Amino acid sequence: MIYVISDLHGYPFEGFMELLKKAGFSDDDFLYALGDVVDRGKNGIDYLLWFKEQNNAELLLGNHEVMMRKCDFLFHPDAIELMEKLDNDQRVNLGIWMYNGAEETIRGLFAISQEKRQELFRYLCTLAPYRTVKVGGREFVLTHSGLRDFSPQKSLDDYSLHDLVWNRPELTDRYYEDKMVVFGHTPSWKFGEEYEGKIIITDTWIDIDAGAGRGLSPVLLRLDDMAQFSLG
Ligand SMILES: [Mn+2]
Repeated sequence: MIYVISDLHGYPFEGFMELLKKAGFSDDDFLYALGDVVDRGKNGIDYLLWFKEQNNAELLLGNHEVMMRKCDFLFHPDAIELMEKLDNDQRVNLGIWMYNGAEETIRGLFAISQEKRQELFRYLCTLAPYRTVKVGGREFVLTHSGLRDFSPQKSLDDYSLHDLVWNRPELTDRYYEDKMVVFGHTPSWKFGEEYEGKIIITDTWIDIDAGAGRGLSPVLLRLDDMAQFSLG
């Protein structure tokens, strides 16, 4: 069976493990995380290290992973010395990432070995910005933030990375007639208090960011039967 989750944002890693267990997630299943495992919470690096090693789970790119890999100097063996002579672009990239809650991730990055840090950078460079998946005859498009400047005729490769990871959808947005777009990025509480802690399912898209970045339980969604799993 195929599961999706998004925007874990450093959510306590044991909680994530508990959630998989609760859903009965096994080696025969597959999990897609739709980006933003890092930042805000403390456990971002744990997620990257975990996803990197899984054969039946894939992390897609979120805007936070994009901001992270733009700070390539942080992964360099001499990162500490390099920090003192950043050029303007590097300083801007680090500033943007810090502004978006990178502190705990950077702390975690310097708590692992130099080799692991470099492995993580190479791993970040392999992440895909979208996937399509067929589940029980239904087609799903998975991206971090939905699709900016959507047109049903447009191929997914024609969207810029920015369109796929920084889009802010409106509740009234509509996508394809024949496939569902699943994304995170915009926590459901931003659409109104009544959605807090819940995922939002419309007839053309599903927002699965239930607000783990704010400490709310993430929601794990099984696409085969639309079963939802959360903690507590
Ligand atoms: Mn995001």
